[in-house]
Amino acid sequence: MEAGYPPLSARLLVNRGVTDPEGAALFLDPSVERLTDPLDIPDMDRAVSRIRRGLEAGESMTIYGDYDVDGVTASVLLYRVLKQMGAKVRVYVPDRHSEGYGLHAGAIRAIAEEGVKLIVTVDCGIHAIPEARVATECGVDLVITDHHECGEELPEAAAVVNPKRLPSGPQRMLAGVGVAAKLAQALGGWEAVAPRLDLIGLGTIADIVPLIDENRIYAAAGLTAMNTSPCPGLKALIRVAGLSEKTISAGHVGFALGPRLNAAGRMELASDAVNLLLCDDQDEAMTLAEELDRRNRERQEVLQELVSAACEGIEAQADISKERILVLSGEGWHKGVIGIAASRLTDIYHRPAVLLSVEGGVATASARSIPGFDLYQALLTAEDLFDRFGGHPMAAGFTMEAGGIPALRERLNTYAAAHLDPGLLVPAYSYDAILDTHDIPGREMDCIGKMAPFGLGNPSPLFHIEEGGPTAVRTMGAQDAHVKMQIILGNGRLEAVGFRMGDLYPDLMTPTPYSMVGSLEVSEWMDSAYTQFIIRHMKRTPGLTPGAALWIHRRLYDAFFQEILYNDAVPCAQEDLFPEPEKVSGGPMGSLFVSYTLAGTACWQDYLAASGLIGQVLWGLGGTPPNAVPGQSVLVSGPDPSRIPGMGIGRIWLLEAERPIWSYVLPTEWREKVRVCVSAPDIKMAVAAETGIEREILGRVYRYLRKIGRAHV
Ligand SMILES: [Mn+2]
Repeated sequence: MEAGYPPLSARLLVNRGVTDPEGAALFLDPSVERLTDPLDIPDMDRAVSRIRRGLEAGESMTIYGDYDVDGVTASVLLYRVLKQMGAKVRVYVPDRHSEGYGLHAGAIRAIAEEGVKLIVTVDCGIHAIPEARVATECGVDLVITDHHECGEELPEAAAVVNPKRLPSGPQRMLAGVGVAAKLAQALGGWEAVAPRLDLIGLGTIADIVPLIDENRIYAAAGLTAMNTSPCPGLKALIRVAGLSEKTISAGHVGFALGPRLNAAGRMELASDAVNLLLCDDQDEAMTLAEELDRRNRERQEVLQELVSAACEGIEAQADISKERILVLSGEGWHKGVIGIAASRLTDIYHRPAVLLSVEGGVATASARSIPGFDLYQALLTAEDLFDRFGGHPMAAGFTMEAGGIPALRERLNTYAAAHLDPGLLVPAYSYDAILDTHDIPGREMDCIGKMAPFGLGNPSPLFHIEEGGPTAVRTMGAQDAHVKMQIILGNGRLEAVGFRMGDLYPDLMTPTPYSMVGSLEVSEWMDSAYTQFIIRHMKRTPGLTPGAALWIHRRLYDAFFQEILYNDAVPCAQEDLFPEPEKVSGGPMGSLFVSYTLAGTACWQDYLAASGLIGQVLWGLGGTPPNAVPGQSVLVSGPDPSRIPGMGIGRIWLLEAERPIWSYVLPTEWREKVRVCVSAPDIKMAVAAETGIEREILGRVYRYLRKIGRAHV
């Protein structure tokens, strides 16, 4: 990259495939003038002439859409444009539950019976080869507009408009609504599109297409329109989502607006979402939006209940130290939300999840994977159990007889044991650049701001702080949900916030450096603006800083007094308690490494570094770090068993030299998981020095205190 861009920003642009100044200028200024000619897309001319002919002849037309946000916005956009051109036009959106996605022969026949001569599809139809024949039989012409991958054969239609037919080009990745926008522009010029950019941005962002090339232009222009001149329906939706006072970002569309529109398709009829976006009256729009909001809340409750039930099922039945794929079923689980629930479970447990809703002995399933594992291939090993089955590496769906679920669970886990690398079950955090100073120039922040909107294909820039010391840590928000802090970095401090990281607060009280990944944002407070680091992930960096060393020592004394001196219970013989020492074989999942001493902690950190596990195993002082993924291996120094969740632990590794302490504190239910590791001789000596001598001295101190009657002070 040429000079002219500040170094951090230049790096971010290069990471996004922008390597020359012209490309950078284009990327940082995604203006609508840069859009390509709609007629560059194959068959666009044929589509335009067929629709114009219909307009001139006064034919009845139907727009055939889809129930997701992309399909709904595409339908409404084209409806508004055609209506303005004087068309007799209606919208048809298939029902998610009774019909499902796509062009259906039955629907075509019903539409034809109403006297319709032309169907224009949006966001669907590219694979509708037999359905296109049905249309011909019914005397209906089809104009297909779609953005899904083409098959080997295209349907026979008056026009098949799909940018995927182009070998390359900035319009190839358009969403369904982007393709509809191209058709609208080809029909009515830019004037037809400009007033509806809010819809185009909404559908593009909600459909999770890569926000680069022309999608970036539509998304950026769309967000501007959403913030300045939203249609009444969208304005009402923004209001019920509580975002009236905010500047709408791509994140708001993805997490707040999109789900509310989708709630219509998931719980009842998608036409309610169509009606909202078609509505021209603000009061009526408000009523419709409130209804969608109510249904969205209902959906969230159903989802929450399902996720809780599934989590309880996992805790009660699954052994996540062994099962690498979660398979859970329930009677009557809502089929409209099992897909989202499966996604939630993969987020929580960071492993593939299959959820099955059972009704009358038949199971409907939705499956979600994690990056790097082809779940579709795994499911193929159980294909004989399925009635209907489809999907791709990251997501799949199928139906089967409920009786086959145990066999499914077993086959998937057998496959996963051989093909799913346990390292994939630990989340990895990628970043754009290393941040080593608190002092970030305003020019960089301006440039980063211009890289929005962020989403798939253009992720929010992430920075890595290798070792930053948290200071002035406090919690904030309702129920202390968030943490606020300053990070000591370079020769100053960087303001930072961790949303929904309140449970890390006690851990952050022990002053040791943390490795962090997060984004940078300009925040405003009163009248001034400052740069803030938004923490996405943080973990204690290995190594024994004075702060950590002091803490471990203190915990050893604590354990010594509380467990050994004040504990009346006489431990059983150590031979009964511990198995024979063996060699460590702990991996990234299912292992708990523990030590009470500095030397032991150093020993484990050396082991983890030597075996390449150091990046995957979190280090906690006193307990499991709250941000560990269930089942992730952890190293805990100075363990307090009440702060270590047992779930997902397959093995507990103790150092041979620390057995005397453990014989007092080991919870009974852990005993069968314990493995004792032979420590290297010098480590053994060091541990003996740390524990043995102090133990003896402290014993004498205690006996003296007791003698003079002050033992409980
Ligand atoms: Mn779509």
